Amino acid sequence: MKRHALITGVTGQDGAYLSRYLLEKDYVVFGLVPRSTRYAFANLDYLGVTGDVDFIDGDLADEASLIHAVRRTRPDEVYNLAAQSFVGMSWDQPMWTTDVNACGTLRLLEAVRNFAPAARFYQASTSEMFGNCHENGIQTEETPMHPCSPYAISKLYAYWIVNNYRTSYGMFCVNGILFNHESPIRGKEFVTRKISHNVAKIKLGLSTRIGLGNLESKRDWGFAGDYVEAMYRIVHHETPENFIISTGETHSVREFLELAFRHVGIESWEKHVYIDPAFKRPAELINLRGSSNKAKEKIGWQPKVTFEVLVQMMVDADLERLKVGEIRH
Ligand code: NAP
Ligand code: F7E
Repeated sequence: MKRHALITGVTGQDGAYLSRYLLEKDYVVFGLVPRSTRYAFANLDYLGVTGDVDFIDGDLADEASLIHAVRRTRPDEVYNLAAQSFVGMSWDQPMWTTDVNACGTLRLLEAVRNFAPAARFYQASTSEMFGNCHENGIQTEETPMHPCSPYAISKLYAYWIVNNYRTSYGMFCVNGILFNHESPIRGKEFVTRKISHNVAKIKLGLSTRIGLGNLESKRDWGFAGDYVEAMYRIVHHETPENFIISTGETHSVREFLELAFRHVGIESWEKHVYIDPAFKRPAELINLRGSSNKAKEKIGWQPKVTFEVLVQMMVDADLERLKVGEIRH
């Protein structure tokens, strides 16, 4: 019998990569799609899997739709990837962010508890939960969390309610605490894709400048394709446990910019970049670097794509798409 996976957030970056990964493992993949979808099927199209996913209308804000989705799909595994995932916007829409990310996770857990209690439940938790107060500059599963955005706070609720359903009901509920991960189908509102897309436009003479916020922010950036494999391994570990997934390296936005411009042969990149205060945040998370030693030891996961290769991959993909006039991504 083929295993059934239900993925919320199937139209997003991770949803598309995870769909492809599970389809290659011969899963039946069901994807929850909100009526208000922004991405529609562009990401799944890009990876060539749209026709193989079975779509179900539904929204994390709508409990009835989640019950319907769980009952219809009879999942063996549920991957809750749906979210209002843009940190910057979470200050503008804090209540919506909280409703979808925090209450939405609870609604889905309740649907699973009532209608598919044996299903394994994966929650897309985030390094943003750590915030700024970490002593030694590297985060582990034991590092205390001090979230500093409405997004991070909503995700911290989801993290704890998932832990709580594991201990309260004995359900197989787990958190993957993933550090930033990117790809050619990363949303253009995120800084990496904003840079790769604009650098490609500048290289092709379609634009001259990029407006950015804080160039000194540091993140632990990996490749989304590697990270969905970690999700699968976390769900298939013999016991339900939380895992950090990260590269262990940290780089600034400035370093990302330099590499991206250098890759297209532009060394004097400063003249193409200006600081736009609109992209600075009311509270900034300054530096993240995660230890995925536990994942390496217990689930045999390690990142494959390096920071340099990631930057090049994203710029090359944007150059290619702009050259063929593909503007949707
Ligand atoms: P993404 O590209 O922004 O995708 C988010 C997905 O959630 C989209 O498919 C979106 O649908 C869907 N969605 C939004 N609101 C919804 C709602 N009310 N009901 C149902 N679906 C809804 O995010 P991602 O980068 O793939 O990240 C996947 C998950 O991992 C998110 O939960 C994110 O918070 C978390 N995370 C991401 C990272 C990272 O670096 N990428 C790191 C740690 C954790 P439409 O856009 O089509 O409307
Ligand atoms: O910002 C700085 C910005 O929006 C990265 C989400 O997937 O990863 C992501 O959240 C850094 C921040 O990602 C611009 O201030 C400078 O310090 O690409 P980002 P994020 O906030 O780290 C985590 C792990 C998630 O869970 C989230 O869902 O870059 N930055 N200038 C800028 N950021 C943006 N977006 N735009 C700028 O112009």
